[in-house]
Amino acid sequence: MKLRYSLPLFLVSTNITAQERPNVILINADDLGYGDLECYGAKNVQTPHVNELAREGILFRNVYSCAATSTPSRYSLLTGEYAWRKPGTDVAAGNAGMIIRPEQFTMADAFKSCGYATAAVGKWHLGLGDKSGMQDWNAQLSASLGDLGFDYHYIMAATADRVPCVFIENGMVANWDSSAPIEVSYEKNFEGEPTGKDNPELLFNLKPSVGHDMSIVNGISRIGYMKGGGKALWKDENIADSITSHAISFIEKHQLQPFFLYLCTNDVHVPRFPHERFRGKNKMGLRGEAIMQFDWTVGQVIAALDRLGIRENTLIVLTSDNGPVVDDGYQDRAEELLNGHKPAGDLRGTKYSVFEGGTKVPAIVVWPAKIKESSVSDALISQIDWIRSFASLIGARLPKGAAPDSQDHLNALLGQKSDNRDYVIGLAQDHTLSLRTPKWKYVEPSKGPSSLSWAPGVETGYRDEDQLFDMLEGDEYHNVSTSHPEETERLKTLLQKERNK
Ligand code: NG6
Ligand code: CA
Repeated sequence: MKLRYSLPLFLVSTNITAQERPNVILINADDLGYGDLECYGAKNVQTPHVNELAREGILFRNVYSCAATSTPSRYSLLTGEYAWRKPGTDVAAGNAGMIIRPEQFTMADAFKSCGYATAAVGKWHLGLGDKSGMQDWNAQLSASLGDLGFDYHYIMAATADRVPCVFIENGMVANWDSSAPIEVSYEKNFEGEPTGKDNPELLFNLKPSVGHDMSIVNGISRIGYMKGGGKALWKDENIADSITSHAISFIEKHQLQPFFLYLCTNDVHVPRFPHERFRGKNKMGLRGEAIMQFDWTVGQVIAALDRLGIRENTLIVLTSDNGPVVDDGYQDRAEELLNGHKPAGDLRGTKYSVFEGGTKVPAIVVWPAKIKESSVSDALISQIDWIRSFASLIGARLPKGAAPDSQDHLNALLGQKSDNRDYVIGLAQDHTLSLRTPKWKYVEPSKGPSSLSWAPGVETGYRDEDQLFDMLEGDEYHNVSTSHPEETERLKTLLQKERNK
C-alpha cells in the first residue's frame, strides 16, 4: 500500500517576501488524543471550531510528538533537540529550574530574529528560574521565558495538578497578593497547611484517585506543597478563560505586525474542571466538557482573527503534546462515562506508552492566504521539525548548533507531497525509544512494566525484547521481529546511530 495524499488545489509557494510573512499561532493542547476531535472521528463530543479549521486547511494523519509526556515533548518542539539527549527533561515539578537554558536557541528566537512579536500563553511545564527549588515566587524570577525569545508570557509554571497554582506574567506572579506571600516545596508540607491526604473533607471540587494528595487549592489537592497565594491563586474553572483572554489581548496588541503565539491550553489535562457554562453539556462528563472547552478556546481565537481582519494571513497549527489518558489520578469518572468514545481512536496505547497512542497526535494546519483547499495528508511528520520548517517559512537563519535534530519539512507541513520524513523517533515515559518509518515501527527492548500502577488502563508497550510492527497492516499487536530479522536489525542500527550522534 502506498501513502495517500490528497493535495490542495494550489500548491504553496514557500518563497514569501518579508511583507508576506504570516502571523503564526501554534495551539498545543494537553493530552488531547488522536480520537478526541470530531474531525478525527469522535462521536460523543462536538468540536465545531476545530472542524472549521480542518475544513479550511490540512488535516494530518501521521504527525508525531517527540514524547509521550509533556515536558520532553515541549522541550523537543521548542528547541529542535530530542529531549532524550538532555538529562533532566522528564515531567517537571512545579519548582523545576528552567530546563531550556537562556543560551539555547528556541522557536521563539527564530521568530524574534525576523522581527516577530512573540508570546507564550498557557501551560509551560519547562521550569522557571535558575535553580530547582530556589525560586523566590514573590519577586521577579531569575530566569524566565524572556530569556528564551518570548517577549510576552503569561503561563502556568507546570500543570494544573502541580503547585504553584498561579499564573506568572512576564516572570512575576500575576495578581500577586502581598498579604499572602508564596512558598513552594516538593519535599515537605508547610506547618499547619491542610493536605488532601490528611484533610479529605476539604476536597469539595475533586478528589484524587492516585497521588495528588498534597496541597489543597480551590478544593482540589495537587502534587507538591504550597503556602500563600491569596488572590493570585487560580480557580480551575477559570483557567481556560484566563488563557484565552490573554492570548487574544496579545493578538489585538500586535495585529499590525507579524506575531508568533505559542498558545498552550490546560485542557484536557487533569484536574479536569471546566467552566460552569460547559457543565452538563456532554455525556462524557468532565473530560468531554474539557474537550468542548478546548474547542471554545479555538473558536475565540478564530473569532478574534476575523474581527481584526487578519485571519487570511495567519498560519494556525493545532496539535497536542502527547496522547490521551483517561484516569490520570483524579476521580472524575472519565472512564465510566466514555460511552464508547475512544480517546486515541483506533491506535493502541495512550499517553506514556511506546505505542502509537502515546505520540501520534492530531494536527491541523490552516493558512487561508496560501492553502486554498482543504485536504488530508498522510505525510509522516515529527514535531521536532517544526522549528526549522517555521524558520524556513519566515527566512530565519539558525545559528550553528541550533535545533540539531530538526529538519526543514515545510513542504510537508503546507501539504506538498514531496516531503516525507524518513522516520520519526518517539520517547515513552520510561525512556524507551521507538523508530517509525512509513512502513515499520521498531521498539527497543525495555525492562519497564507492562502497566502503570499510577495510571490504570495504560498499556505501556514495554517488552524486554526487540519489537517490530508492520504499520501498513495498521497493527501494533503482532511483533514480527523474528520473521523480519534484517528489518529489525536495520532499524535498530538506525536508532543506535541517532542516539550516538
Ligand atoms: C503524572 C501524574 C499525572 C500527570 C503526569 C504529567 C500522578 C499519579 N500522575 O505523574 O496526573 O500530571 O504526571 O502529565 O501524579 S503531562 O501531560 O504534563 O506530562
Ligand atoms: Ca501532556
